[in-house]
Amino acid sequence: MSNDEKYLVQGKLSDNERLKKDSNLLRGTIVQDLSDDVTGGFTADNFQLIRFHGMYQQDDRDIRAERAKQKLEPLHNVMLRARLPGGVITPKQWIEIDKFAEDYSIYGSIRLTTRQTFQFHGVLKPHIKSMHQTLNATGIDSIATAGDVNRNVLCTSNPIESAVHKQAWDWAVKISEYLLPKTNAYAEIWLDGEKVDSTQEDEPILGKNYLPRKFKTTVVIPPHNDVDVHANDLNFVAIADGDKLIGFNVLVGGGLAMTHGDKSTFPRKADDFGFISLDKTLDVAAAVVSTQRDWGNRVNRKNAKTKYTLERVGVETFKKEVEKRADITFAPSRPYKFTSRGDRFGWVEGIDGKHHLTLFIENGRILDFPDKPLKTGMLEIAKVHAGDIRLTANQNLIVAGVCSSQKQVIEDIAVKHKLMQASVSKQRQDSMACVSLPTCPLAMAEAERYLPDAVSQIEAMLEKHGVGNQSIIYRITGCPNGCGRAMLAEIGLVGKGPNKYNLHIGGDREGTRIPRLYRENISDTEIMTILDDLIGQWARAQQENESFGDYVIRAGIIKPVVDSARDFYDELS
Ligand code: SRM
Ligand code: SF4
Repeated sequence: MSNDEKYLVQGKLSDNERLKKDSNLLRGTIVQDLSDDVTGGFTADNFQLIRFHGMYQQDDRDIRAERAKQKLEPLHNVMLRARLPGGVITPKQWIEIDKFAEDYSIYGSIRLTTRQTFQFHGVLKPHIKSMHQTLNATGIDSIATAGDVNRNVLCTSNPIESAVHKQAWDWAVKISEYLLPKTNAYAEIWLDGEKVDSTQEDEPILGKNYLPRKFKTTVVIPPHNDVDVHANDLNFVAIADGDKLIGFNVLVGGGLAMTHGDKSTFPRKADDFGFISLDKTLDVAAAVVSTQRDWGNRVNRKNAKTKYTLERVGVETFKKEVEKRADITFAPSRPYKFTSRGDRFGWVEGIDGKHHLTLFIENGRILDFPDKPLKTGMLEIAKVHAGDIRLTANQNLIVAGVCSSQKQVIEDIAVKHKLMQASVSKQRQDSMACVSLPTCPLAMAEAERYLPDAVSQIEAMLEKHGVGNQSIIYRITGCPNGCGRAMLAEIGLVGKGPNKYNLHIGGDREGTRIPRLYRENISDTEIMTILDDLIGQWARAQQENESFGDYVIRAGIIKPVVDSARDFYDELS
């Protein structure tokens, strides 16, 4: 029996498998749906298939009930997520996306995501095609930013170690391109490209049924773990000799999602497979993806990600298969250490003498707020900026590659439009939330809209307990899917229902420990009472430089999660 047969999960395939197989390599009947003006939405399989083209059908949940009362269908629209490997965008592209958001998004915003790209929310059907064409004209697409494929490839953002960063970023782009679907469907449907006979097309890496589930990849430059490697299926940890990149340590099998009440699901850290030289990078990427393609669970989507495949077949078995497919042997991993995760706000000077300005964008929401015209400010910067703009995996922005003579000009615009504010605390900078309501159909509790106030309350507690100069990695996610990466925070809130969250504590600042459930299904008021007490204890008893997450473990307030597949659901401590 071949390994592929041996590790195939038996049972009735999930319906997503049927729809991928029947999709005519991701074409479906999207074109017909586009010209159907009876509904503002996509029907049947197309609802799912548009994801492979980077879009989700949504409606505004704040107004859903009211529309139903008026016997109107929900205000269907799409959210588009762009593909931006390593998060790099030019000022010219920024100007175009700003204009599109202004003219055609019902929210008028550009939303920076936790995976270094941007989303337009609220684009109505008549504008979808022109959205793709506008992006395409500027050199941006949205291929494979959603669906069962390899998603946008992340790369450590700040180009301060300029030479290594450039090489690492080049790899992020190469990996992204290499793992893209090869079908011509995107070009045909959205760009009026020439029609290709799909029976003549092939998907050599992803396979014609695509992957069992979404797949996420990063390139990370230690000591900064700004991309949160343990949230990802496949990570290339850059190993440099001086300013020359020589290879990667490969980490496989991270992921953060779980389902409330289903203990077969859990967040999991990635395993270290070993070191490879640069020339093997694409072979290893293809080998990991194809092993997951062939061995991943196509019966139960809740257990379909690479992390579960590793648990089911064994890490060593998976690794050996990757070695066989890539025709390599992993060498022992080279030493490296992660020491930070957050972005470096304000100006830093790269070793090439260029200046990089990191701007804090609360919730990644670029919009002209009544007191903060962030969108206009970014547009003004884009008009005069000669370098590029980088999106970080913490939903922030870097105005990168600024020469000395332009520094003051950029800073003046940033200050004027409140893109730079001295009043933003370290705590606020270290906090993050997913989108959640009103656009996310899976949201169970508020996240983005709750974050600003939730942070103010933590700030007040830190001040009250005399540790106002310190901060805690604090993240809120509106449901257990974990898009705000609360499962790698020191304090993580996971939405359970309207104004109800599970409270997790005990992650570390570097993103290498999963926080454990401390209290279940509690309200924001209860959370704040508990946190006030815990922060007080930490402030009184912390050892030198001891973070909140490390303290709650040393003090025995919570047991650390060591091996999540086995101990994540251990009894509450
Ligand atoms: Fe996510 C689904 C937003 C990063 C795990 N995620 C969704 C959807 C598309 C809801 C849906 O399926 O209909 C959300 C759209 C909300 C909206 O209105 O915009 C959504 N995810 C986001 C973003 C925008 C959150 C943000 O505030 O920035 C992030 C977009 C990233 C990107 O640019 O590609 C985002 N999602 C993540 C992350 C964090 C990361 O990758 O670093 C995770 C956890 C890591 C992981 O994958 O394990 C994550 N999202 C999920 C899942 C659970 C997947 C699973 O393994 O079960 C879902 C639901 C699903 O796939 O079934 C999901
Ligand atoms: Fe939506 Fe849940 Fe993701 Fe938040 S964590 S964006 S609520 S799917």
